[in-house]
Amino acid sequence: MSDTSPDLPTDQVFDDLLHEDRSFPPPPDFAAKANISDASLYEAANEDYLQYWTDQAAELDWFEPWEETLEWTPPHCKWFVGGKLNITHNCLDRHLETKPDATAILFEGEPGDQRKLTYRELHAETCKFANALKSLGITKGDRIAIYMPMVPEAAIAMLACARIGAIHSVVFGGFSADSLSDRINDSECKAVITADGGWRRGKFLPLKETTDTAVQATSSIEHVIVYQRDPSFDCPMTSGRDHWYHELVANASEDCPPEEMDAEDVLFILYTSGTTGKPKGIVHTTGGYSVTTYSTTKYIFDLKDDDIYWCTADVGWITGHSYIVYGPLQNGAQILMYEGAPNHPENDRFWEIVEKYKVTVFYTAPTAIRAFMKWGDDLPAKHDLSSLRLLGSVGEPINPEAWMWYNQHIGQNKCPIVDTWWQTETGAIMISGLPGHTTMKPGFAGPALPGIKATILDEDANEVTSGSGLLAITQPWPSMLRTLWGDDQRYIDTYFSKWNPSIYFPGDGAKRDDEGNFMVLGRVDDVLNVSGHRIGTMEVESALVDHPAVAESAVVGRAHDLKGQAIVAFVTVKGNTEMSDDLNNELRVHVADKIGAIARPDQIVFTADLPKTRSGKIMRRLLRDIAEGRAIGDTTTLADASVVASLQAQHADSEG
Ligand code: 7RM
Repeated sequence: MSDTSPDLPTDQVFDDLLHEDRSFPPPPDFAAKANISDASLYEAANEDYLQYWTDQAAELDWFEPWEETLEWTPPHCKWFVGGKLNITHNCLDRHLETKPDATAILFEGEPGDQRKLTYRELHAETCKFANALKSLGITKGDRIAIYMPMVPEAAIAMLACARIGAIHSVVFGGFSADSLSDRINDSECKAVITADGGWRRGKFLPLKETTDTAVQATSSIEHVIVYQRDPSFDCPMTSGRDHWYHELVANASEDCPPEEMDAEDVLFILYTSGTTGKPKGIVHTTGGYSVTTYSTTKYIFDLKDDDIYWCTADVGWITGHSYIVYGPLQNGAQILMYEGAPNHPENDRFWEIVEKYKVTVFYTAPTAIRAFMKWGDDLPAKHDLSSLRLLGSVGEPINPEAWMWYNQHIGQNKCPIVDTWWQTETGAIMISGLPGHTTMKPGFAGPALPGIKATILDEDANEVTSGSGLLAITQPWPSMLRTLWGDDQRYIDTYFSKWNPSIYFPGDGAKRDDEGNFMVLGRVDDVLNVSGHRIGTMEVESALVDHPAVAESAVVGRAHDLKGQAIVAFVTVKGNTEMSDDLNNELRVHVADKIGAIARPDQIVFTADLPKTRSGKIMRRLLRDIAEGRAIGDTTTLADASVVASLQAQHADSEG
C-alpha cells in the first residue's frame, strides 16, 4: 500500500468485547409476534431476487404497472420500467381508505409544545401546500431547497414537492449559508422553503437570516417560503420574493391530485460529502426508492398499527428521509418527531419523551448512545421505558460496549437491537438483522437483507474469507442512487470503477463471521464520520485555505470516545503570520462559518511543513499516526524526515 493511499481501519477496533462470544437470539415474546420470524424471505430472495422485489413492489399502489422489473446496463439501472406512481399516494391517500383518523405524526417541540396530525390532516396539509407551490409557478422537475427545523412542516414540504413532482433537496438546518448556497447553485433551485428559525438547546436558531445570506450568492431562487415557528420573533421579509407559509396555505384547496410520476422520475437530491471539496448530489428516483424504503421499514422495524415509532435523526439526513418520512408513512405508522437536542433542558429529555409518548420502536445513533452512557445509568432508570420493544442503531459502527449498554439500560434486556448499515447512496438499509429472526451479535450489523447481495473483496476483486477487506455490493437494488446531479462521470468513477462496472464500492472496510454477518469497520477513503455525520477531509481543507492566513492544510480523523472521530487539522501559515492561539480559534470558527458547526476542527496543529512524499503528496497516514499519538511507521518515502519530529512536538503542544 502506498503512503498516500487510504488504509483499512484496524482489525482491532472492537477488541474490547469481541473475544467473548456473545450472541442474542430474538427474545421469544418478540419473535412470537414478529412480522418475520423465519428465513422465508431470504429463501424467496435467494431463489429469484427479481421476483422478490416484484412481490415487494406489488404491495404498493401503482397508477400503471411496470413492464420490466430491472433494466441493468452497468453501472446504470432502471427499476420497474414504465411503472407510474406517486410516493405521496402510498404515504397518504392509501391510508385514507382504511384509517383516516389514525395518528400520522406526533410532534414535540423543544420548548415542550405538542401537536398531532392524523393521516387525514397530513394529507390535507400536504395538498394545500402543494397547491401553494403550484400557485408560485412551481412544476414537475423544478428543484426546491428545503432548509427547515425539525417540525412537521419539514415533512409536509417534502411531501408537497413529491406530490407535484418537484425535486426536493433538503439541506440540514445546521449547515452554513455557504453550504446552502453551494447546494442551491449546484442544482439551480427555483425556491427555498425555510422557517424563521428553530429551537436547539434553548436557543432560537435564525434560519431565515442564514437563508437570506445564502440566497444573495445564488441566481436561480425566485421564491423564499417561510414557515413561522415563533410569531414573537422578528423576521424581516423581502417583498415580492418572500412569502409566509401560513399566508400561502390559508386559502389553498385541500384537493391536489398526485402527479403521475414515472418510476424513474427523480424524487429528490440529497447532497453528501465525498473525497473532494465539492459535495455530491445523490439522485434518487421514485419507484425503486418507494419500494425499498417501504419494505425495509416493514421488516426491520416490525411495525404494527399501535406502535409509536421514533427515529431521532434530522430530516436533513438520509435517515430522516427514509426512516422518518417515506418508509414509515408508506407503512401507515405513528411517527414521533422531536425538534430539539437530547440534553435540553436536561440530559434525560429522550427518556422523558419515551415515557410520555410510550414509544415502542426507537432508532438512534451510536454517538448519542455513548453520550447517554457518559451521562449516567440513573437517567434512563428514572423513567418508565417499559413501552420499548425494539431498538435500532445507525450512522457509524456501534462498539460492543455501547451495544451492551443500550441493550441493558434502554432495552432492559428484552428488546432486539437492529444495527443498520446503509448510506445516502443506498437510499435504504442494506445490512441488518431482522429482529424476530436474526441472532444479534454486538459489533456486527448482521447479514445482507433479502434481495441485497454483499461481500468483502480485496483490491483485485478476490473474495476475502478471513480478516478485513472492502465491502462490496454485487447486484443492483431498487433504491440505489441513479447518478450524481450533473456529474454522471463522477458517479461512475466514485462507485463503479474500483473493480468492474457491476460492483458497487461503498467506501467502507468490513469483515465477516462464519454465518455471513458483516462487521463494518468504517471508511477507507478521505471521508470522516463525526458523530454519525459524513464530512470530507477536503471540504475542511478548502474551508481552511479560504482563510487569508492559511497557506496549506491537511485534515485527518482521530478516534474519539463520543464522536467516533474527531477532526484534526494540520495547518501551515503564510509568510511570517504569527501562529497564535487567537488565530487557532479564529480558524476553527472560520470552518464552522464556512461549512457548519459539525465540521469545526477539534484541534488545529500549526506546523512549519506538512510531511510530503518526494512527489509532493501529503502523507495522511503519517498525520493520522501523529494525531492518534501512535508510533510512526515507515517514513522512507518522506522528502524531509525532520518534519516528523517537529510535527509530533507541535501536536503534543497544541493538545496541552
Ligand atoms: C445512514 C447513513 C454512510 C456511512 C457508511 C458507513 C457509516 C452507517 C453504519 C455505518 C457501521 C453501521 N448514511 N455507517 N451506518 N457504519 N455500521 N450500522 O449514515 O451517508 O450519512 O453515511 O456511515 O461508513 O459508509 S450516510
